[in-house]
Amino acid sequence: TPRVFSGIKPSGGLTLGNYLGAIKRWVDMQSPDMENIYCAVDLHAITVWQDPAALKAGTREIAAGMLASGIDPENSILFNQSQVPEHAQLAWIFNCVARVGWMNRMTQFKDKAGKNAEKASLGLYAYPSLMAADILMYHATHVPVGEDQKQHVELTRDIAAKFNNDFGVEFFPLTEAVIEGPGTRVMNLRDGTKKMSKSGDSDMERINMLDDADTIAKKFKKAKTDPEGLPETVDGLVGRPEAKNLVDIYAGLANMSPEQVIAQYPGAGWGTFKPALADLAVAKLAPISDEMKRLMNDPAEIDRKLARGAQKAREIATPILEKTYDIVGLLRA
Ligand code: AQP
Repeated sequence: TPRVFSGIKPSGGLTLGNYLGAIKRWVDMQSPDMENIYCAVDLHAITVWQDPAALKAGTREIAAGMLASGIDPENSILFNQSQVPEHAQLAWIFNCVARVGWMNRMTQFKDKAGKNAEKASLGLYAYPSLMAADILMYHATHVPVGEDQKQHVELTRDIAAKFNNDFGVEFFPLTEAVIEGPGTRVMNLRDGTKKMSKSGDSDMERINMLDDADTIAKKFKKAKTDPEGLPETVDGLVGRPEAKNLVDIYAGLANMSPEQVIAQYPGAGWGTFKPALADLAVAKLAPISDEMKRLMNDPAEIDRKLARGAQKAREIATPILEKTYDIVGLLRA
């Protein structure tokens, strides 16, 4: 059976980018013919500074976001990464398989470390190795992610291939990234050339899953656009990142293609399209955020669900780690 793994970092509140690029697609992909494993990757979050109390709250918020969006904990495994210590153990092995030159090519490290890379944590540099461990820990065959994670999934394949080759085994699968649909790259509302991030400087550049209806309407109203309005066909979006982004967001939320969105509002002005987009976003997100808030009122219940998920995850992870240690030659008494 195909096995799906994916994760989200608790490095701030969930955004519309995390929803359209990840969670919504996971929910749409759920099927009885697949095993699904979803993780709040707290060990990844701490590669940059996290306030300890906010990290715990953020981990619960991610769990609540997944549950409220329709991830079913009976049919999917849902947990937080640090409760399955095998991830960190396998990451160490992969640190010894991956090459420094491979890490040097990772664009996310360059973006996040900025100009002063010397001051970045060693963990931020080794981030892709831990991500490879997350995925390969379960021999996952498919990883649904946003466009920004494509390079890391390719590196995961490189690590699997080198491990298999170095030790002369066919042990780790070559995992496929699944990057489809209009929501795989949601952009910043104030700058259409940057992606929407949880930890961006201004709250106006993103829609948070917990934003109320007025805030969502205000943010779309103030979103950067150009004077042209919507074109008559999608070709008219070329070279207009902000306009394209709003059309893509509409398409992602409405389960439509960008072509269908344009066909519904050909040549519309922003004064027409932005309020329609805000109404659609509120209609889709309000039931989810209401349910998230309800779940977050009972943190103990979320913690119980995560602990149960971690237990199920370890049942898969432990034998794979043991076998890996054996292949590498680490003695088990
Ligand atoms: N803007 C986005 N558009 C589409 N997909 C996105 N994802 C994140 N942002 C967008 C997808 O969400 C999943 C979880 O991402 P993550 O939280 O682990 O890491 P990230 O991509 O670095 O997210 P952020 O929001 O930008 O966090 P910060 O600001 O803390 O770095 C992934 O599948 C990702 O592709």
